[in-house]
Amino acid sequence: MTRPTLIGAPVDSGQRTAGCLMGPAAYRVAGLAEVLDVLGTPALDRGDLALPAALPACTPHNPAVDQLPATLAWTDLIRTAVEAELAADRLPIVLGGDHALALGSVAGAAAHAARVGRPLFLLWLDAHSDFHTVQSTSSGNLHGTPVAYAAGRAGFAPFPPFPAPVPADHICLFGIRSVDPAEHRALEACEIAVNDMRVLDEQGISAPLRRFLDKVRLAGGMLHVSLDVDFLDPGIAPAVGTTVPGGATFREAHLVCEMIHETGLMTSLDLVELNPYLDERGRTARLMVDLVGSLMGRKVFDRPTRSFS
Ligand code: B3U
Ligand code: MN
Ligand code: MN
Repeated sequence: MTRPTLIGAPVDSGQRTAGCLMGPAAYRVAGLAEVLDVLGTPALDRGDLALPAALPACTPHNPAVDQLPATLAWTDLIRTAVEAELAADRLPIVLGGDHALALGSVAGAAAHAARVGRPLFLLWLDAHSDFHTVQSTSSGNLHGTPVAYAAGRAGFAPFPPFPAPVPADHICLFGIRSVDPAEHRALEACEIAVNDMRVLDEQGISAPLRRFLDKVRLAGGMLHVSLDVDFLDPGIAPAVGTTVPGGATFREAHLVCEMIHETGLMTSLDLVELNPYLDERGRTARLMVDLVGSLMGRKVFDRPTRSFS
């Protein structure tokens, strides 16, 4: 199995609730490395990335946009770090940090996939669709934009063009229950699979997820998984600035992670939006670490691997 690398990305420029910058430390305190050791897939911990002292000078066309220079600089750093780990045949796990870090992580995965000639697929486990552009966001919080960037939408100046846009039918949004009107219009006009809570309530989580994972497998694709804490129900994961009721349960979340593991398809992972300052005695950090355990192969009983044909 590909060895994981931990990349600390204390990004907090993508939204305005202070605290996400403590995320990488909280994952370490909650025992992420130890969980990976026990699974026999010890991680190389690269420590935390840090912004340069001087940030690029730029002003957004959209005056609502917040902290654009910092997010531009993070995007460049994280893209380079993720691409380097993939090139070294490792599995980058980016410890956020808010979801703006995925502007860089998905770009790094896409650049690598294009270089090796494999298609990239994106699984977005989130309450939100994150489908705003720099132009369309009204909150100005750039953590609401990475799916649109990855899909190659226009409206991202002054970000560099996305290296190899991910085709809409390679993107699966999962757990969605908060979509702004501008995002809604844009999603209706494309082929992105929107598995909102209505879909998951009716069909359960396994059928829609299996459909997507089968597609990735048949295409011989790479799979980037982006796990936002608010995918989970706030009752089990309170440590997030943007709680939305009605999220995934403990059991659903573990099943999602176990199914992903069984396919062996995941090639890169983001853990985003953990705000340890809002946590209750570390329970959200520990739950996220346990979910990484399931993603990396922890199970109660070993059963013969199910085939996904
Ligand atoms: N769509 C809203 C809210 C939001 C997006 N992502 C998060 N919140 N975490 C926005 O601000 O773009
Ligand atoms: Mn998100
Ligand atoms: Mn979210």
